[in-house]
Amino acid sequence: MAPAVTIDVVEPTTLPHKGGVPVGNGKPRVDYDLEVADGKWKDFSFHPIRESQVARAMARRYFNDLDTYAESDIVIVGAGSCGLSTAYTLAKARPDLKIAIIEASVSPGGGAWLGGQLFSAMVMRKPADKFLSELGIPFEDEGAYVVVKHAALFTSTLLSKVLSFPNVKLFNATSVEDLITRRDESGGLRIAGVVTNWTLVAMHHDDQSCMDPSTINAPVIISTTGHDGPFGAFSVKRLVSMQALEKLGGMRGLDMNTAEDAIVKGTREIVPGLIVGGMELSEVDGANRMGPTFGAMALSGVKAAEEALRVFELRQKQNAV
Ligand code: 48N
Repeated sequence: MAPAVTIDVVEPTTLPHKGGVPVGNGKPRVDYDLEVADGKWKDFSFHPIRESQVARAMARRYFNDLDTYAESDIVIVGAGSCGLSTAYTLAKARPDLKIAIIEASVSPGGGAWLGGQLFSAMVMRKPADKFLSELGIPFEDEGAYVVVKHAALFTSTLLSKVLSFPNVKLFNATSVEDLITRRDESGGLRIAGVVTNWTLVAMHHDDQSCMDPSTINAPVIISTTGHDGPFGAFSVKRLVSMQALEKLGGMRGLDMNTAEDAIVKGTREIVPGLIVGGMELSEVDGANRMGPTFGAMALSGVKAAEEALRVFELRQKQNAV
């Protein structure tokens, strides 16, 4: 079965740079379709390009995104299974909102590329199968739970759908290293955005002189930075260090039945403007961990999205900045 891709015939082009010198070998390119390579590859060449075109294509778009999302409607911190589920639910429900996702790792997806103990399959307890069906992800039905044959199938499908939304921008390899705060009239604290830096910079504040961050303003922040780990539970730890939370409850031992209900039901606005979901919440509430079952991550994301829209509408009414 021939792949659909064909490479069209192009004449050697001259590029808009000094002298307009034709690039490539000057010979007309040969038509290709990928299944017929015999004897054609020897004359194969890509369309011509100048390196600066690539540099500009990337830089223009990235800096345009930074400018566009400097004022976002909603920021999601952490692109793990909960953060991505939140982003999908929000972006689908509200295509009018600008949604920025800040992910510390180069590779988004958090802990959802594998099941438990590096095994491939991903288990989700019903009714989380409804979320899989919404995404069109196939699974085996085992009665009270379903199994996706490879966790990467879930995460890659969810990620591709999130990235396809025109109102979503993923800033990966970028860390949230602080929160923007405001005081309301009664002196209460409200979260009004995030402070960002390249993750590689954020990891070297201790061995370099000051490398200041940048910022994103937003009326609603959703933090899904996972449970403890090098970056885990970032926002709730920061709330404690700025004395907006007295202390963390600390994640408890593994109990699937207790943990998953608690995480979904407990997903909420922890301080005005900041919603916490996924395993970061276990660090706040002292919830049990659930181990290698991911339904709570998906449905905590759905709940976080609903909470975010409630808070967003409220902020709109308050005209909060
Ligand atoms: O996958 P995680 O760690 O977090 P969740 O809550 O989306 O999913 C948790 C889930 O994978 C489990 O832990 C399962 C269910 N096991 C439970 C158990 O009992 O063991 O994703 C968090 C993401 C990661 O990609 C981090 O890189 C990112 O958040 N992150 C940050 N991104 C930007 N700025 C930060 N400060 C930051 N901190 C973490």
